Amino acid sequence: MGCRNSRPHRASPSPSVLLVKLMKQKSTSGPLPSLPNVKSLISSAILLSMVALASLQCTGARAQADKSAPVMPPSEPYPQLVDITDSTRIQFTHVSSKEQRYIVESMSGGVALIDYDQDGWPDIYFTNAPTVEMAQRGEKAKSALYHNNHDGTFTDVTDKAGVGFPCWANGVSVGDYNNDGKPDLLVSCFGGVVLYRNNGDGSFSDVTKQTGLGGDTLWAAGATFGDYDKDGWDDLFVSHYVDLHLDSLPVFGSSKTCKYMGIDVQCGPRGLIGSGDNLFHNNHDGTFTEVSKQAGVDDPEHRFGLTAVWSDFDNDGKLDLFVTNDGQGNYLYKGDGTGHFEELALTSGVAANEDGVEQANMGLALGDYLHNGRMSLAISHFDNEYTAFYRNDGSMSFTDASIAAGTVKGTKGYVGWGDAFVDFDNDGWADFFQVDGHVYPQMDNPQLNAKYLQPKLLFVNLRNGSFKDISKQAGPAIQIPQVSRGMAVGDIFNDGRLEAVIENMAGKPMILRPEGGAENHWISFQLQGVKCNRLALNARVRVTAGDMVQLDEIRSGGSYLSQSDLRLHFGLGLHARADKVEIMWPDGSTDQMGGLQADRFYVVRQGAGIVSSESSTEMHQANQTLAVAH
Ligand SMILES: [Ca+2]
Ligand SMILES: [Ca+2]
Ligand SMILES: [Ca+2]
Ligand SMILES: [Ca+2]
Repeated sequence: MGCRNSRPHRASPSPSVLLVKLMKQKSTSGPLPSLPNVKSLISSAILLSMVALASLQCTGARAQADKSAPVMPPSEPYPQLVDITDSTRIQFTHVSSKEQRYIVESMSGGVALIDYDQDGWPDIYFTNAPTVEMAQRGEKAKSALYHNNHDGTFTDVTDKAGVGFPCWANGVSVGDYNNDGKPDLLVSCFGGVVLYRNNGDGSFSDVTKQTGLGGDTLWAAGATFGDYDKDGWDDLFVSHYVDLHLDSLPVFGSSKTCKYMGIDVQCGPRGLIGSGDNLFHNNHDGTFTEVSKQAGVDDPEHRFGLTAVWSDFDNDGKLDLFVTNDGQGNYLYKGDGTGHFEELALTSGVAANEDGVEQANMGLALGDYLHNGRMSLAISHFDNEYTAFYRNDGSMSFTDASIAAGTVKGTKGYVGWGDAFVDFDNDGWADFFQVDGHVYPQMDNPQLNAKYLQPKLLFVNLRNGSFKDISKQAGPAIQIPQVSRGMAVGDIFNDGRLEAVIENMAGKPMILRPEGGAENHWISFQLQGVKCNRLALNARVRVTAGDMVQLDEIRSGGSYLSQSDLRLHFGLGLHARADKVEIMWPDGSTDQMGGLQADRFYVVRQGAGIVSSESSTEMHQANQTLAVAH
């Protein structure tokens, strides 16, 4: 959430960042220099800081958009993102204190799409958290699970499911800890995590203690499932934020880290102490063992961890882990496939932005927005910072490509949270969507040029590494200012277009449905692991349609403490079929299919190929048949 205090912008990059830049210049592909060279490079880095600073400020040295690639503006008007929340009959409201006097009141709001009853229609889970005053009185805030009725409406099934009161809930992610193929729900809390086992009958059981997760007692933020050691069972990483306790809360406005732009605000995270992170290895018997230290992901510096996501960033077939740290360098852990990780954020170029500033890293979007076959990143930040686009250049090397992406100007001035690469117009190029909202209600002060409630941001992919800000051209709904936090993406109406579900800190959520625009084709895949983990977390799908090749991956967690649909949806533009579809399962096996008709939902089982295929119409008809039968 943020720099939060009016710390001055660092005028020059730190020596360590310069060192990395020098090392990169000296050795773009070879191994990093040995230690004696590193020492001499450090002194060189300090000596050359003025020169390097000058070159950093020279736009010529910054990453540029690929000038050889033509700008391909969207051929049709972009769809309008229409607020259809009221028509869904969702009545959820997030509890919110008026003044937000404590940081712990500002960080909740993760949202999950989870098809808990496995009927092929995504259901929605909203986290909730009390105010400090409520908690001190022993009152709880109720989270909510909404069942998708297949007709555009949802029904509150929280009580039947037994998931209303997990904890002081911040975020949520989906995994399958007991590998029975049914998606389980992990809630990250102020005070640990809660794991809900999906019983398969519409109910969940709290299995936190019996699975060995009860030892996690700190302020949990990002949680992500992934099978890092490829034994077929989902492991779990949990990041932790501030080490805070309700009986000793820092007092509003009480010190210089509790002021922003000269006014009194809540304290933190700067000035407070952070907490280390946990990695839970799955023992295959319904329990986990905490292994963060031996794995090398325990965060001994106790940074302010927020969103965490497993992915294979260097395409070596072994899972890596990314953790956003608020106001501190991010973590990028390269995995060796056997349970050991090496932290490479600094040398990879993702610890800080290109000027060496460690930003208020919060939301985390992954996507192959360049069609280069690699997962690039976008990280949302505080209002005096831009959303950072880190282009994945391969071999664990990233470039802050924010200027090339054209998103610096349009994202400054907003406190960004949930974010995603999402192809609302189905042209096959992932666009970028971010939801915003300040942490200080005190910003609503005529003396200040800032607002507590903020609009959402939408950037269309120009297919050459850059984006165009179309926030003001995508309909009035995303211009409505709100205090947003979590955001999840999925085709909740099974109509071939992706919706965005946004949880707001204050008030009702917002559900956005794209309407109008080009009638592009699309294709959707649900994957069933057999030898690998059954939800196929971190399986990848490469879709070739004509000369367009897209890559996506099933992931647990992401955005801001949220969970998007586990199905992978690809826009295909004018292509009525996918010429080739390759599935890379997390255990290294592959399946390949050719000539798949577009505009269908495919279910693919590992080793068996397509087990079902339905059009949107067929899915809706099946629902009507079901309704008549009942
Ligand atoms: Ca469902
Ligand atoms: Ca495992
Ligand atoms: Ca890897
Ligand atoms: Ca697009």
